[in-house]
Amino acid sequence: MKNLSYLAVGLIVLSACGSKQKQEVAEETLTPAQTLIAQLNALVADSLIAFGHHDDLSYGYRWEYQPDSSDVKNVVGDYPAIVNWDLGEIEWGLPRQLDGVPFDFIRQNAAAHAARGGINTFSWHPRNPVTKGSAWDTSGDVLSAVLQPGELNDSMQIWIGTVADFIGNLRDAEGQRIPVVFRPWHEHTGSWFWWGQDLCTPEQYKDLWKMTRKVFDERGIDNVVWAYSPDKVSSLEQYMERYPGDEYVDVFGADVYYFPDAGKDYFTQMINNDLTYATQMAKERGKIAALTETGCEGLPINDWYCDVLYPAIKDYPIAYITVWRNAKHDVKPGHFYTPYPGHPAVSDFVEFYNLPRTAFLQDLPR
Ligand code: BMA
Repeated sequence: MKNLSYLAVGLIVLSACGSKQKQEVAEETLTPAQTLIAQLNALVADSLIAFGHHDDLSYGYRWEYQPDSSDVKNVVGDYPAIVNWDLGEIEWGLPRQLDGVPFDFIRQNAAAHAARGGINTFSWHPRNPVTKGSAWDTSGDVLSAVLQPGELNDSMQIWIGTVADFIGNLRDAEGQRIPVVFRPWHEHTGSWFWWGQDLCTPEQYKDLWKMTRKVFDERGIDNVVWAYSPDKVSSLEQYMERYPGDEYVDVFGADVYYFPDAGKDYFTQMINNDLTYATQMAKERGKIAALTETGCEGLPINDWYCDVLYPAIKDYPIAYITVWRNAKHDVKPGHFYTPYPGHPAVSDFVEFYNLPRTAFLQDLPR
């Protein structure tokens, strides 16, 4: 039985020095973000690792936009605990995000997932504000341009405001804000996004975070748990080099993918590096650690989940892992990260689902 009462853990965390009376007050005044933080802490306390999948409810290997469908559910019988959504191009005023998912669909289905007891996380791949190219266009010395007063600084704040408004307006049936994890400016220890390591200084990167938080905070958005997620690193110094500060971050994350050419030992070593630092920092600073993005594209290794991923993560106190999307086979062939019905990795994924420590939707705290 994996279920537990996360609010009880939340109370202990939030009121270590309080009287019983103060503890009761604490429960009533939790913000949506604090409620989610308590839930994530409870997962770690109970040695559970929640499983997440990007765009799980939007489309899968053979379908798209079918109510309540999910490649994960179609294989194991339960939804993932976590659904990640990406807001790329919301800043452009478009009705659909960069992979075609309508923002209205995201709003409705994030609420539906929360109503079922699930957790929503968000990433954002905004366009390059200087060149108007994609997030992967690294030209234009963007950080210098957007951080100094002027037109680009104004428009960057408007872009961030668009995201803040969308997230702040995610509501349940009672009109209450739905808590989410937001993971901006991710994989910054690589240099494939315009905010990457070789494209800006540590101070500029931190200032971008601070600007982002300021825009959210000025709007009084209280439903965001903030995740900092470097890609692969080789030292704690590198992991923390661009950390904006404890007041800006709730989750120490890590984005580490498996690449067949590099192999299992390399993946395991890279996971060891990132998760050692993430869990160490989380413990020292009273925060949460997570493997915020991972995966093996196309699952050429049928037992990747149980033989490669799980052994690499099992010794780390992390609240969750998220794998990337299952693109529809005729839209982006071979670009999937969980098996779909009929794929040879199904039995391994079912075994992964059945592990006592993996938490899918029905295993989450109620
Ligand atoms: C990448 C791929 C792309 C996609 C992008 C943003 O990893 O999945 O096809 O456009 O993420 O979601």
